[in-house]
Amino acid sequence: MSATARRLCRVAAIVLAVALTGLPATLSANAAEDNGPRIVGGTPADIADYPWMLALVSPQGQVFCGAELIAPDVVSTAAHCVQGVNPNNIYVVGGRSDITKLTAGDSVTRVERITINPAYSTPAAGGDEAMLTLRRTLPYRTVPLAHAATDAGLYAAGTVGTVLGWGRTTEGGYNSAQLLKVDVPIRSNAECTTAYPAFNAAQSFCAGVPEGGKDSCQADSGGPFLVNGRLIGLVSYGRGCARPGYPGVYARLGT
Ligand code: 4AZ
Repeated sequence: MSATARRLCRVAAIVLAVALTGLPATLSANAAEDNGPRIVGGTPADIADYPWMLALVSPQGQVFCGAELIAPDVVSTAAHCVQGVNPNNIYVVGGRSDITKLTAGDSVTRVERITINPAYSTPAAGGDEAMLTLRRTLPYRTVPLAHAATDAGLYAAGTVGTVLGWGRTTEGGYNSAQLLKVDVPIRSNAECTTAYPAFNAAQSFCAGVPEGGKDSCQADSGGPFLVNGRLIGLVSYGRGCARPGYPGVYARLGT
């Protein structure tokens, strides 16, 4: 057997092992910085405070999006995270603040079915929402959801929300090993439209500080925007990360 063939066999063996155990071989967060910027401009968060917070992990062990447990076997995430993705290639990981410290157990499951919001086309058009039905239940508390009747006021400009994720800590930078959080105020629809002419105010909102420096970033998509502990939005898109004048855009879950 040639060296190349031997290498291919080794790769195949690893892939098979991953398939059999249901676990990615390794989970990499790349360079995890202890003192550098977080999410972008955030601070470490403890999974114990957000037990429903989940990571979507590729077969290569890379976190590619955030997600939330909304029922014992149902997960909410962004449509653009899972559109066109084979459900067999998504590992749903819970219960960990440091996503690289993965062990076998209750915290990893696979996806039975992906359901994309039928109205979804692109993030900018709004409705960037999908649900994943899990192959088995996860033993965590579910996230409290926004209520249409009572939570409409939560979307008012100036309301400060919390965003969580293991995504990039700088635009174009590396993911974070540690779960991070950042607080950002919701901007007016006029400000969102100035930054993003295609902004859909009926199905989205945007949040950030005018000077930039605090934001969600790539691989935070599908993660939560929380107000008063309730899920009111999902990380959807933005021009770069934490740029002045370009707030992050979130799928609007309530009214
Ligand atoms: C992304 O690429 C992405 N600053 C998500 C959120 C933001 C930017 C990019 C918001 O998934």
